[in-house]
Amino acid sequence: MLKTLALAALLALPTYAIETDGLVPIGAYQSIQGDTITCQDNSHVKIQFLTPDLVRIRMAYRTSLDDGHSWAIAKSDWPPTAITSNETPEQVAFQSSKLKVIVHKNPLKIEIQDQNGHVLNKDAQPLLGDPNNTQKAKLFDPNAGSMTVVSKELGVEEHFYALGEKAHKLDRRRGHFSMFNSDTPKYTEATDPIYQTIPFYIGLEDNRAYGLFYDNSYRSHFDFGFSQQEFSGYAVEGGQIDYYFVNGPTIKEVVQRYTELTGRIYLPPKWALGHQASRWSYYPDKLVEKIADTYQSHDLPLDVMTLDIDYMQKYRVFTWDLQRFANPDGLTARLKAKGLHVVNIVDPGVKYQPAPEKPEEDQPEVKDQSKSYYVYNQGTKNDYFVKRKDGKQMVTTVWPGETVFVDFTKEAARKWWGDLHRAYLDHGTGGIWNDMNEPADFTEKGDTGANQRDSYFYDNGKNTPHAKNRNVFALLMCKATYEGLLRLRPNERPYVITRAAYAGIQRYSTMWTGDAPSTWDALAVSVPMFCNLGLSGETFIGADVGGFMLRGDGEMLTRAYQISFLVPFCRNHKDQSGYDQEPWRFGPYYEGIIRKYLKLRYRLLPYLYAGLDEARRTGIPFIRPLVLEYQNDPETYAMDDQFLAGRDLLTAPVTRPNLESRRVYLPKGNWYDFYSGAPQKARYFKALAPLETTPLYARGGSIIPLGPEKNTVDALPNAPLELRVYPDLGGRAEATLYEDDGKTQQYLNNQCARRKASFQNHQLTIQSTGYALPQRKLNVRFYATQASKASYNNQPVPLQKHANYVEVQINEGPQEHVLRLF
Ligand code: MIG
Repeated sequence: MLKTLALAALLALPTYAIETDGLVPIGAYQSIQGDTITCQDNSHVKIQFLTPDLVRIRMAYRTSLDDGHSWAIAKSDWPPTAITSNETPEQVAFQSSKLKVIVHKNPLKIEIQDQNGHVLNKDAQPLLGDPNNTQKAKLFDPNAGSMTVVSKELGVEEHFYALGEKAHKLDRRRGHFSMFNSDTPKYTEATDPIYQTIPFYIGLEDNRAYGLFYDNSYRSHFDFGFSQQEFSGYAVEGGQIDYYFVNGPTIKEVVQRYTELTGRIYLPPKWALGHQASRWSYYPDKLVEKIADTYQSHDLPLDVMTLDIDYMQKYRVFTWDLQRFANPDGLTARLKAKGLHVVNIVDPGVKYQPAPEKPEEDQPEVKDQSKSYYVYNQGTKNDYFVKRKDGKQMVTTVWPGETVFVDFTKEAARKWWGDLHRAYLDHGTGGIWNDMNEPADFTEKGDTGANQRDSYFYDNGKNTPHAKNRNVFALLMCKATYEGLLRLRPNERPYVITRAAYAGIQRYSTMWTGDAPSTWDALAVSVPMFCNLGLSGETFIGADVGGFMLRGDGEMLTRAYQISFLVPFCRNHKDQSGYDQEPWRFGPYYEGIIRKYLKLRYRLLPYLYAGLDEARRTGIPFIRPLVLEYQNDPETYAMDDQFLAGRDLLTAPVTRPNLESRRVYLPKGNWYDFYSGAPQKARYFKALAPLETTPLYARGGSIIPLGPEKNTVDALPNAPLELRVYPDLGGRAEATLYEDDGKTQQYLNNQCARRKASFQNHQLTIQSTGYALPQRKLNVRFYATQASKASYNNQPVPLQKHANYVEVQINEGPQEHVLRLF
């Protein structure tokens, strides 16, 4: 008898818990041809090594393998991997230099071992299918597929990470989750699913990490020992099983491989790393400018003003309201003169507006569209909109009222949509914010997707239902947007923000965590959310600073900034009805502290930017849970109230009211208090954390670059660069310094300075570069040193002594720098 993964009915669990009653195991092995096994029930299993440490495993239950197409995959041209295979009466095994995949024949189960024969992952049961569709009542669309379940043995000490955007703690162990992109305003910890689908997780046991990416866009469910403590399970409501197993043994190696497979981030324009202001909604144009001016007159750093849905003609995307934003070019130009950039929101919903067509006119976005709407007309004429089974356009209800959606699985529709962004770029817009792309639908009332169930997508000519396409809708919308921006401004970096996503989204877009409320709980859960998003390939992430819905206050807003000043996307945003939440709104006391942290963010931009460059090259995220860097340290396995920003800064934010101190853990090595530079040796200790201060430490062994204090990213290019050298216990430190023009695509042609800086034996060496650096000074601070003299390229230079460091100033330049302390 099969064991049951869940007792959902008995325990009255959410209907999504995985159940195996009534399901039928895959047939035993019958024969093999190449890498493909045929089973006795005509199921097929294909084991494909892409690299020695990356295996793709596909399983077609009682049918042949399909074409295996996926929108998530960025790389498919892997060089051949040397594999040996061997067959016995009990099993077939495939072996690379790193991994061994054993297929047990009867019952058919898959087991994966490392090169030393250590079992990394093993089926607990054979694959289970549902040939009679006994679970059809649980499916989103019983006509679109049936349930298939994979179950894996669960280690007593196994921990689970990643899985994308989940309002959940760091370690997924004992959790259960569904994947179905959903509009979930005011979500709290445990609301599931929310906006994004990243069906990829990392397992860690005995200091060995592996990754599993279940690439299937149908609604799916994950269970990490919630319903049955011996198994972890994956269930999917249609399509075939298509998963990638990634060997570590480090979490970093897993993340690197996963992001090689699904793609890595691009560098955004540097201004997007600045502080961004948003509100639902700032309008008209005069108010937008007034808010921007207030930031500037209050000496608050700011780079972006965001336009939420009220800039349009009655929510018609790709239009500007003729009264509220009568002169968009003037607005963006005046803001640009102040150093600011504009981001416009774009929803996927196009107003359904059948009307006699008008002749095409120039710049329809700034002409009245109330009688005839060019976007609807063009999309209809070219058959770009999603249709229902009856062949009619699917009309839902979103902001414009009656609304249609684009079928982004059509290449021509994506191209059209991308090109439509001319309506913004022609008027000076700098970036695009894709909201509501689950796609949200007001008529659903909690039953996500219900009203769209009978819609069909082109899907490369396969014409498949909503059940298969919902989870990739946002990915394809962002792809269309990203590619469109690149076509319209070929040498500028696109900037796209999204709410919903599927695996691979990092290739096209940055993201934010949607409508989190202004509560302490939401603030606390944002930390493990950022950490797990990073492990899932998404590095340019952030939350609405201060929270979107419900009532916040000055203390909460301040604590939120004390997290977000380190987070790549730092945008203050609030819903229509909340308290105004700009930094000054709760009074000068809170504003003063927020200003201090915003200024520190801008000083840290060289460090943050180098972190994004690292993520672009390697996939290693900027925001990191401690377990990513210290995976053999069990103190870190469930540590989700501290995080690392890059490898070198550790912060322990306060996410509860009325606290003046908190417990902090510093992992192995030595650390420095970031503010004073005083060495910190303690492991667990009580750190002072009054509202004025958030605990922040620099890692011994690091060199942290800081720019000048400034209020826009592009200001003061010739101000001094400061390097803070924090030696480790062996007196060494190192960093990779990164600079480029911050705007264009030239960094992809190596038009950048990536310099190694290394300190040992009291000597700092900074590599030369062929890239033209700004004319500026270089201030170098050395911590934890007794030195009283210094030389630069063998000539004495003055050295200034301070309480915890000594400082030397030299002229920056492309040549090698050698600084020596005596
Ligand atoms: O139905 O555009 O998450 O940031 O302000 C709400 C209005 C639609 C949801 C987004 C939010 C945005 C709001 N949008």
